[in-house]
Amino acid sequence: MESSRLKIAIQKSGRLAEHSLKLLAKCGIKLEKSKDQLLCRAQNFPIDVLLVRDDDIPAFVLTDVCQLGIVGENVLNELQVQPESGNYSNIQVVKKLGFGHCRLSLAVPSEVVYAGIKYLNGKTIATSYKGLLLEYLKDQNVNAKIVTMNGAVEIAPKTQLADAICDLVSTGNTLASNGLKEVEVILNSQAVLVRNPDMNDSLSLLSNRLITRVRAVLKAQNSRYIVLHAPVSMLDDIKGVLPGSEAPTVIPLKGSDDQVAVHAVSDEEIFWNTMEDLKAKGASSILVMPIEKMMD
Ligand code: PRT
Ligand code: ZN
Repeated sequence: MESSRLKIAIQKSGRLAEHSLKLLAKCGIKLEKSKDQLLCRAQNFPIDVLLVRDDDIPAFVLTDVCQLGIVGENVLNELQVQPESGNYSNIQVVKKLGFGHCRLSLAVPSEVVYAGIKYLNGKTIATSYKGLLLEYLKDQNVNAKIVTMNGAVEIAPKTQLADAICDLVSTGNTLASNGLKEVEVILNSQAVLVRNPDMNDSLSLLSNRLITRVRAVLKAQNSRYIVLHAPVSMLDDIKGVLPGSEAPTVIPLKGSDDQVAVHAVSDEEIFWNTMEDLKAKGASSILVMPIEKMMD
């Protein structure tokens, strides 16, 4: 591998894989087609993309094989709370990426009358997240036995292996179909962009360029461009309703003294009720558009 090229580790296949590739594509990175290989070379940016298992991404970043990575907070935090696993706290979280949302939760059989965390005192809990669970139980002053499993954690209560489980949940369907109910949330997680803070100057420069693009993509993704016509007399009221917009641009309308056009960037989604409020204040021809790219 060339040391002058930046390396980023992303999941090869799984819940984060597609989103991670899409994000890189939105950052203008064109990869040479070789999805089955471990390493993908970008044609138009000095970056190589390593396609690996999500669990291995923090190690690639920590050992500087890759300077950047995209991984779930659940995976990173689990390593960070295990002091024996290495210096994972050296890895910096650069940006939450807004995909791969899930929560690490405790669940018990649906028929259990669960009155609070103390229910778990003396019980056995199955999990793949021993570190985070231990820390949580310690904080809550609960004494429970932990059984570590690498997969299919949700079947543990049925097989009498455990009284409860601690696992990732997104829709809750897996819990429900295994006769379990969620009772406590230990961690809210999403995919994050991470970096190794110790890189040489040229890689650091490249990494900052990519990070700036990632921030720009996310900012544009969450922002909307609004255009509307407003009666001059209602301008202040209308500005007051526009959510999160920085100083809107006000443009005169040819042939109309009492109407102006207002252009604004909102850093929030514009909901129907906001459009109805704007209309009620006299706004008309209201357009809300997505923004493709945005850089401060
Ligand atoms: O092969 P590799 O090791 O890379 O993949 P993997 O199978 O370990 O991971 P993968 O692709 O399942 O998940 C990758 C990351 O996606 C996780 O580390 C989380 O950060 C995130 N993520 C988001 C999830 C979920 N949602 C999720 N629902 N990871 C796992 N699940 C599982 C959960 O473990 C449970 O089995 O989905 C089931 C529950 O889903 P619901 O929708 O029924 O609640
Ligand atoms: Zn994994």
